Amino acid sequence: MTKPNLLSGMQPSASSLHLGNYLGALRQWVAMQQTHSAHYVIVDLHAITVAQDPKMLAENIRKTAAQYIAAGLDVDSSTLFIQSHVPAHSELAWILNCIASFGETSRMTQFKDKSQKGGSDNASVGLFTYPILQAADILLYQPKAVPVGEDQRQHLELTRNLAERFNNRYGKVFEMPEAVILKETAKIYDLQNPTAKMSKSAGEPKGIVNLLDEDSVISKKIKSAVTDTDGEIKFEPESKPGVSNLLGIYSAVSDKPISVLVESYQGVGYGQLKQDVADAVIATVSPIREKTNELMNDTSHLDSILEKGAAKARETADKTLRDVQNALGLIPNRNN
Ligand code: ATP
Ligand code: LTN
Repeated sequence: MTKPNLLSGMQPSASSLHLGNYLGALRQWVAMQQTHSAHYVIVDLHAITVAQDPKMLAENIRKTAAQYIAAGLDVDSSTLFIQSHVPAHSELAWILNCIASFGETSRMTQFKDKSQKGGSDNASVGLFTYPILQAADILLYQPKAVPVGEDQRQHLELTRNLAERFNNRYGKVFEMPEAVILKETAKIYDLQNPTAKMSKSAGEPKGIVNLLDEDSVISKKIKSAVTDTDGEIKFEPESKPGVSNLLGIYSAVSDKPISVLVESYQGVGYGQLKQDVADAVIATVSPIREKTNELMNDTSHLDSILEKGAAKARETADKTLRDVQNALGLIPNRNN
């Protein structure tokens, strides 16, 4: 039996992925590669929707790939590649730009949040059409499953709407993708601002646990996490966001249910909880850091993995693009 397709991706928008990226997405990717024909992409063209330093970007693209592999992605059974190595992503994005309405694209909350930062008049047009490029990333691979964190739900809904509109107008070309969002780890919060999501490009470094942070740095960040003053260890995200976030992280990295943790921490102080969370996070994260550093010592090996991945990805992507061109009445170029 053939395995259903899967696609997901992350932006190389920082020098390290963080615990939210890992628990919200990457860990699912590792589990789902067994049961799916999985495509994992480093979305460099999404990262340049905000200005990036060129030297840092090149380094961050490779580091993101290295972290995918270090976290457990199998480069033989999964397809790992860089978005800009597969030109069909940009080509389908243009076509979908012509299918998407200005109104529906304007409703994307991530654009509203991100464009506010530098004043919305200064936001790039690429930042506005970002979700449409994301729809192209997804639809090219005909995936059933798209494992992501909660913040991507709206982009997945847009992707489905565009696919449906295209299929209705021009005949069925696209499969309907489903977002796979794990409830428990769908949204990991910033340690300093526990009502905001942990994010690569927002927030201060103290609130973000990076996969590539040294053990001592992780420990310090978790010990200085913002909590509250009532001193009781309870899971109440509304009234106790800081403690609840720590419990959510602890549960995810220890595989112990939150209720069991809460029970076992009755009468214990926040200091002990933080110490234990830090130890459990370090046990999960430090092997990923070490393996990433090893992989970064041989970038030509890493580049050859990514080139092989792109060649494989192009086969699938180019076929979908040709079907799209045919359906639209464009004349596919037989030299491609
Ligand atoms: P940026 O701040 O540059 O937008 P990001 O930290 O939000 O970056 P992305 O590359 O946009 O990270 O996201 C990669 C994946 O990680 C997506 O599936 C996203 O939903 C998931 N993700 C990001 N942050 C979190 C979080 N705090 N909790 C759970 N999942 C998350
Ligand atoms: N917008 C996503 C990154 C992304 C993505 C994708 C995720 C770009 N293309 C395709 C899943 C599938 C984000 O996490 N910010």
